[in-house]
Amino acid sequence: MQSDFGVIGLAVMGQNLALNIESKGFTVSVFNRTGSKTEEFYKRRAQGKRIVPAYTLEEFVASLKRPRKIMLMVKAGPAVDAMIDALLPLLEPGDIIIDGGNSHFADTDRRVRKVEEAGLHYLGTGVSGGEYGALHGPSIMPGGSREAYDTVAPILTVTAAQTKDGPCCTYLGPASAGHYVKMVHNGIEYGIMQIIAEAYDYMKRRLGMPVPEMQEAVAEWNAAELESYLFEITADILSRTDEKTGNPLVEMILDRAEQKGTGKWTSQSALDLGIPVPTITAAVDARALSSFKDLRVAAAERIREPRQPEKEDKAGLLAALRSGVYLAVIASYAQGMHLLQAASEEHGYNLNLAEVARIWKGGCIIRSVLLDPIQEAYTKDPKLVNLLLDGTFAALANEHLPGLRRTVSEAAAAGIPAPALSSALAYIDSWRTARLPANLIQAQRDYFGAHTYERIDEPGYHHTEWQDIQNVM
Ligand code: 2AM
Repeated sequence: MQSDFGVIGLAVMGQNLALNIESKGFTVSVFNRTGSKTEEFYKRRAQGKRIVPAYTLEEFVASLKRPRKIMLMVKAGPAVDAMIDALLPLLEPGDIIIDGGNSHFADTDRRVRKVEEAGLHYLGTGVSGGEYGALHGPSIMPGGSREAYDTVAPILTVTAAQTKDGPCCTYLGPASAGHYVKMVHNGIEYGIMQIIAEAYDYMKRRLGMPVPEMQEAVAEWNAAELESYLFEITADILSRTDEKTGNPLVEMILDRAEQKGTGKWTSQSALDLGIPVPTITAAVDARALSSFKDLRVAAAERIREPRQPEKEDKAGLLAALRSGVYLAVIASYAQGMHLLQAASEEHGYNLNLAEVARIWKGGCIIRSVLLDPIQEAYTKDPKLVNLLLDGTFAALANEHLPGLRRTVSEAAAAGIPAPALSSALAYIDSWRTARLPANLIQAQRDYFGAHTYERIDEPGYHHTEWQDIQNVM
């Protein structure tokens, strides 16, 4: 009997996804470049299950029902191209290749063209939820051919996380739509992670809270308006003790953050499209800055701390922090959704942002109760440019701006860096500023480059002879 589905790449994500799909009643063939991993998987985790190991690609391809449905779970980059090149001669028209890795959307566009030219289908598909999600139900973000999606939908939708609003998997749009949405998902994730990290630093240094007290605070936030995966795991992280030293484990971890690139890609694409995502970019920058550990240690000896403010009104400051964190998290979603709206237009994805919010409600890293009002906002107005312009979110901004403002000024006064929180504040303050100082920028541009400017009192483009060129030369 032939298999319903194939998975190539048996690192943990690939193994877990294969087991998840099998658990839904499907037979799954598996292949890995290094055959010993396939063997080990088959002998251990896949024992007694409808998992068919293959040790050559020919064997793997022959084991699959047509049209073949093959999910690549290999390392993003050249490995994906290598696998496509190896598979194409073995596959037949109508077969479907699904790339479940974090591929750059431009690579996906190129691969879609290549695979479709060969008469096959290609679905660039974001998968979020980490190892746990892959096994128990991730958020799945597929893009590419609609027809191919409809063929694999019966498998993917039952494999995905399930919520009261349906499975966390839906067709997102043509070409690289799925990988683009996954990229922005990760950008938002970078922003929220950095906001939480700044809140931890602020609780430690400004409020003098020991880790168990922070843990209580974060757990309390997570039990209310900030209920979400990232706050949940943070509360758990803060509860762990290092076995070796007896200290809170988090305090024993080196402060140097790494990254694989999806946050950076989000910022790069946002710059290309002219959409501001300052909190996401601040998070990418913060990771980059953290990597200069030795230089930071040296600079810490040369550049003085400001005089530390009194530790008074701790309860008020903590309440302000909670409020500020909430609004900054909203700003991260607002920036990501704005970018998706613009990219949808630019790349022709025709995204349904209410559906994007819906499939992020379960399984994925940025799942949060906030996605309910976000889904509602885009259901009400599918073309909404920015969440902050929605009535519900404008009201939330009004309610929580004082807390964010107080937190950012307190952090600044204490010399505690809060790039994500302060960028979120500047972002929202910029949106609510009817007249920004861009008039002066235009005057400067016209001054040195004769770039012209528009006036507030008459239409058209104007230029001023700011300097006497003859005399300056
Ligand atoms: P491996 O076990 O043979 O290294 C994550 O690294 C997954 O991607 C692993 O399953 C790994 O296979 C696979 N992978 C990495 N580079 C690859 C390549 N060039 N071709 C095929 N698979 C690759």
